[in-house]
Amino acid sequence: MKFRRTLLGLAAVAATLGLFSTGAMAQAAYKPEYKMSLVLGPPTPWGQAGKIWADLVKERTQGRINIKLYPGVSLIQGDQTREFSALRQGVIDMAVGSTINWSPQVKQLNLFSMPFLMPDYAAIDALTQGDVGAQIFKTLDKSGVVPLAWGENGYREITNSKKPIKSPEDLKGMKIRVVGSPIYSDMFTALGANPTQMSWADAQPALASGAVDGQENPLFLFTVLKMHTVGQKFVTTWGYVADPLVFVVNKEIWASWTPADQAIVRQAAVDAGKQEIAIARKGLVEADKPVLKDIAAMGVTVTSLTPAEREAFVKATRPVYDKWKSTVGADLVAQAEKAIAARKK
Ligand code: X2X
Repeated sequence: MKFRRTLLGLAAVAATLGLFSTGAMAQAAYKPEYKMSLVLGPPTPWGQAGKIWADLVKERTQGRINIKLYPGVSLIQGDQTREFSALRQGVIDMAVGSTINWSPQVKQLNLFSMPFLMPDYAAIDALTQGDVGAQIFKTLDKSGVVPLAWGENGYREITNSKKPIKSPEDLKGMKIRVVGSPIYSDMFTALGANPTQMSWADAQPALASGAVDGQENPLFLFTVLKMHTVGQKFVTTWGYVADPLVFVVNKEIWASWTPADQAIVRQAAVDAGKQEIAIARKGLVEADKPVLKDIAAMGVTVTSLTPAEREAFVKATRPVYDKWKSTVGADLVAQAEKAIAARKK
């Protein structure tokens, strides 16, 4: 009799344990909602990156991990250069962020902002999808976040309200809004322009009021925001830098998930990154570049540089490249140059 009761008792305990270990206990530590920070929202490829990631995670975890998007870096009042610190501190649970906005905290990320380092999309891929990308992920991990996958903001083309830019002389004295990362001030100063650092939130009214003459950003932003309506009548495609996006999660949040859910979140980031890179390049990789036609159709003058014209910009910014080599890390820059030289075109 006693033996039977003990057996029944054990069975009850086992059943309870079983129940907890497959569901309730593992989920107990999960938050009802995770906060994802983004600078740009869903009409842009960047916003799509966040949305696709969040949707895949929700679907593949059957709603165990539920992510809400916070575009406009609203969790940190629009101050995009604070995003990385906020991620580390847990003010933000996860993010799809630009290398530019995190480079004040992680110097190696300035690699992608070195002028004219990456001549084409194959060069970007040679870095992010190769050893350089793996190296940078190690650095991000050491800096306090869990990096999962690469996405893309894109090649940053220069636009302005004054005149076609064909040479550094054309930029002379022009007021250009630049992101809050010092290498951009250095580049535009070297080109003879008058750079002003401001957040993207402040940039839009500054363009509209004419407080600044121009800005640089991927062209999808020009079309999504209809930048010709804020006076931007001239676009020059010079392809001087491109900023990748990185999918990351705060370390404590990451540790609170089961290994199976971590694997799901990681794979969803990889899948979302691949899809988003294709979205970001759409209209720009085809021979007739439909995005440029769309912009011209808005009454905007689109200037494409000849190789000789482009070379003048390369030359003018070379001292900035050389100056930033040591900040980024001479070894990392050399590794990147080698990977680009060896790329498959
Ligand atoms: O601020 C910008 O220019 C933007 C939107 O491209 C970034 O966040 C880097």
